[in-house]
Amino acid sequence: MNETDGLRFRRLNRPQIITDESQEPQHKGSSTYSGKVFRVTFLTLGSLLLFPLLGVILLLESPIHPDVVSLNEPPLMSDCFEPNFKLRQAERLFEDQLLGPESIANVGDVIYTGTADGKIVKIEGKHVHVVARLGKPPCGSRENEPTCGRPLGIRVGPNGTLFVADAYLGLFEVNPVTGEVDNLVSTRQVVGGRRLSFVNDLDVTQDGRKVYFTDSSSRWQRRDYLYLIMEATADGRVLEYDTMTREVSVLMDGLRFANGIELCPDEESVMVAETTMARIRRVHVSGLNKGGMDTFVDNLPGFPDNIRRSSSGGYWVAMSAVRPNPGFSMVDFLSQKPWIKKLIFKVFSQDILMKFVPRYSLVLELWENGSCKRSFHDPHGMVAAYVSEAHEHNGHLYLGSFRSPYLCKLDLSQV
Ligand SMILES: *[C@@H]1O[C@H](CO)[C@@H](O)[C@H](O)[C@H]1NC(C)=O
Ligand SMILES: *[C@@H]1O[C@H](CO)[C@@H](O)[C@H](O)[C@H]1NC(C)=O
Ligand SMILES: [Ca+2]
Repeated sequence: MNETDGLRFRRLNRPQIITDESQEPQHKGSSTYSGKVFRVTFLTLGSLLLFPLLGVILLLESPIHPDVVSLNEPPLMSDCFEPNFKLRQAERLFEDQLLGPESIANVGDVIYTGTADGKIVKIEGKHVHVVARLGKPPCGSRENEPTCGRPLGIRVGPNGTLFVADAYLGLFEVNPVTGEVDNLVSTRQVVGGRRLSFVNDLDVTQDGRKVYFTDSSSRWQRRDYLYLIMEATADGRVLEYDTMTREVSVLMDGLRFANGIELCPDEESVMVAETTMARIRRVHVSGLNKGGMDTFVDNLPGFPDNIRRSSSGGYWVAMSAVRPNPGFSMVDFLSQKPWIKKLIFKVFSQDILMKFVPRYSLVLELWENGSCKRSFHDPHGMVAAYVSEAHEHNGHLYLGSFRSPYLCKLDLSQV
């Protein structure tokens, strides 16, 4: 190869190189310009939206510290749990005259209940009278609920007085005639080293000597019940109050949302709804097995609230949310995913999340041995929403609700 050949060779090759070099910067230049605009916009938007969001998610502490819990696959909604619309045959009573009548008691045909505005009311025929107030007004908001009081469980004692469990104020005996109120157990009292934070339900022995009651949690209050469910906090207790000695003792601890309570007919044991675990526990309170505990019913198709005796010798269990199978249950799905729960509660308030909980009212009648006898459903809670209790009286079920502005009454001869 001589010099000319060499030049020619270079020339021949040069255009390729020049083309490559001249096109690339041109291409790069245009991409840098529009890309810069895009990237700057994207990053600005990103830092405006994403970084604060990440900041919120990463820096803020979640209000809950969920436990990993294992729930069995829910039972199939078939056979005894087969969906129906029987609960929709209920009739609403006193609509907009009562708010959140969670629990119901009766003396003859006179009905008593406690409402979300802190009142104990008496229902006689078509009239609603206020018997007593447990706390102090103002009432009606989340902020004043602890001072207003929130009566939940209600029972009639042997002398015709009412025994009431108030979520914030403790146990009361109320004279329905005079309206006199006696605070039997205050929530200021420390029991077993812990405050009573969420007193929920109670039952009284026939001789009026003992009152058994639940404290759903030591950590959460009633207004934070969604936190309690989603955290699966295991600090619920069953307590005993002795009306003679006025002493309170702990019978059972470590329950995940201890809720409704009901004495067995022989008064040797009490049933306790453990809401978050979708089951009913039992603790023996007298007799040979005193102190013994077991599970009365496991893996219910929903989250049990109050339990009340049925006239057939069994029990009524009310639920306002179910674990549909087939279907999707948020609580079951998230039970093993505490980090998702944490995240959800960092971003959303309880009120917003409540709107995503599907309503489904379910009332089960259990046999004495705990197996299912029959079930009444109201899918979507169209007539009877947020049911908390089924109280049987004179051939009817009176349905309490922790949230609805009415009572429901179901004629058992029609279902
Ligand atoms: C019922 O009344 C009797 C007589 O006044 C009294 O001795 C008893 O302690 C009362 N029982 C309850 C549960 O209040
Ligand atoms: C429970 O009791 C009912 C009615 O007495 C009976 O039909 C059913 O077989 C019992 N179930 C179990 C598991 O023993
Ligand atoms: Ca309850």
